[in-house]
Amino acid sequence: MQFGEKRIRTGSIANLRLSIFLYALTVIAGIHVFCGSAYALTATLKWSASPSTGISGYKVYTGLSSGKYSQVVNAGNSTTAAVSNLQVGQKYYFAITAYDTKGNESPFSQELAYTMNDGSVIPYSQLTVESVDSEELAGENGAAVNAIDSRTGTIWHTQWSGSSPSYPHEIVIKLNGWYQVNGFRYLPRQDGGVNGMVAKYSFYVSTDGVNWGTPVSTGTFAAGTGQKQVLFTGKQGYYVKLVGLSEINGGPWMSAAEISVLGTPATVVLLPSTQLAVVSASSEELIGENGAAENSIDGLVNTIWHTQYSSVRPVPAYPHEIVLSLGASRNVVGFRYLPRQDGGINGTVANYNFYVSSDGVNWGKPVVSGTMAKDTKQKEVLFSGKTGLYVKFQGLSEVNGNPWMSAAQIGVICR
Ligand SMILES: [Ca+2]
Ligand SMILES: [Ca+2]
Repeated sequence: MQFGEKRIRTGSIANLRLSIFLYALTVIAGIHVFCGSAYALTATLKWSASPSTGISGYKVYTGLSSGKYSQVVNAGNSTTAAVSNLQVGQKYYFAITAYDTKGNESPFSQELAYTMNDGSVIPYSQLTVESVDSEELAGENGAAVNAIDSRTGTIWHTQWSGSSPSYPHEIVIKLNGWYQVNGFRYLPRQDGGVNGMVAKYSFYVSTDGVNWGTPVSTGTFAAGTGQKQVLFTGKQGYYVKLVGLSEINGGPWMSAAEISVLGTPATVVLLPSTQLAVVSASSEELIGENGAAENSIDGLVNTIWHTQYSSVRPVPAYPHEIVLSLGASRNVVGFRYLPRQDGGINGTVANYNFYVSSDGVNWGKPVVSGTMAKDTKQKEVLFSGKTGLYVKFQGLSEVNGNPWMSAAQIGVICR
């Protein structure tokens, strides 16, 4: 194809899909929540390759208004490029061109408009304290939960009465959902005291609260009682950990008025029911009705799996269970249970265990256990994730204490 006489197809919206992934790179301390202009963000753009032949590279154009680009980055023959020094809160417009070896340049791709943001605060209602190395509960109310209660007047303080454990200190916060975590905020105590104000820190993100890997950020907070904000390249996780490494005056304590976590909900997918297969079910009713176990993964709301109740006495009782194959090894992060929707409630599960296994034989401990609400709404349970090829949904009791278990649909959520 000749450039110049025939436009390369890169300029077509259909042929060049442009998507943007944000990575916040700069670490800043001592700023207030809404004062974001003190630091810059980098946008990493990715796009699909042009289907045209003879392409030798791409250029990324960036501007402050639509169609008017003031900055260009030559990406070479890569289909990704970083545009740096972008301001928080500013709307930018991006477009891509392709060029050939002679320097002929294609028209612009479709334009992408994006307002730079530094991540959202994960709602406090999502957060729970998973663990803390020390908290003062006698000399004052220095409970760790005070660090995530959204009240600036309450603090977490490590123990100081009796003894004062020394650094490092740490608090592990469970996000109770999957997030792309890209920052956190630390608000020192606001009561005039300085004991426990952190100087050096490390921050971690983990999928399981056990394996933490390397810190996503390590640094030293700026002096002062203003809120510190730290941004970093996003990492998916279910838990975060703030480790204090030193106090501003060299004291042994760590304190915090508030710790908040920045991030956006991570992508999880409901596995298509066509990828599920029933391996086994403890019982199924095939005479009194069509209560086959397969009905729980057929994608149909009005068909149910029901454990046996006719032609056998005593009726098979709890626990009941169904084992599903996922078709391939997957990182399972949750499941859905849709009780029967036909007006009946017999067999609707109350207490349950859910397992993930790589071989369908060794199940280990449940990845999650709990009690479903006594209604027929769909239940969704998320947990920190386990990789496996099989799952087992085990009912331990029925909402009315009856011996049956039933399900309209069971879904598996993966990451
Ligand atoms: Ca507080
Ligand atoms: Ca069904």
